[in-house]
Amino acid sequence: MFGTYGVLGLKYACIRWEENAMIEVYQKEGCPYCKKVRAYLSETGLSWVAHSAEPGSKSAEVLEKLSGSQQVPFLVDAERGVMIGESDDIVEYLDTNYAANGR
Ligand SMILES: N[C@@H](CCC(=O)N[C@@H](CS)C(=O)NCC(=O)O)C(=O)O
Repeated sequence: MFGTYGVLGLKYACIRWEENAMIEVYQKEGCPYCKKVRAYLSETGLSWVAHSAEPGSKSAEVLEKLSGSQQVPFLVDAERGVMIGESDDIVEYLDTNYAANGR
């Protein structure tokens, strides 16, 4: 039932999901502030993408260019041209702008 077509379908769905993502979050696994933002995003119906900004990674390089530092979490809402770098501000921004979306 979940043969080649199913696997390809899932891959396609994942690619579409990433393309549709409006919200990007630069983050690190062990970071409690990132965990708070991830937990909040998981509660919402938003599609979002996490970039792992571990030191030395390409994402850390991009983060540095965008924000001027490597502090995480860092949110990019490309559709609205918004970038935010404090976890409380990120949650407040999402709550204010996207609370109706799946919550
Ligand atoms: N006040 C910030 C604190 C964020 C923070 O301390 N992040 C740490 C990781 S847990 C970090 O990125 N440190 C590296 C740096 O600042 O360059 C927030 O709430 O987002």
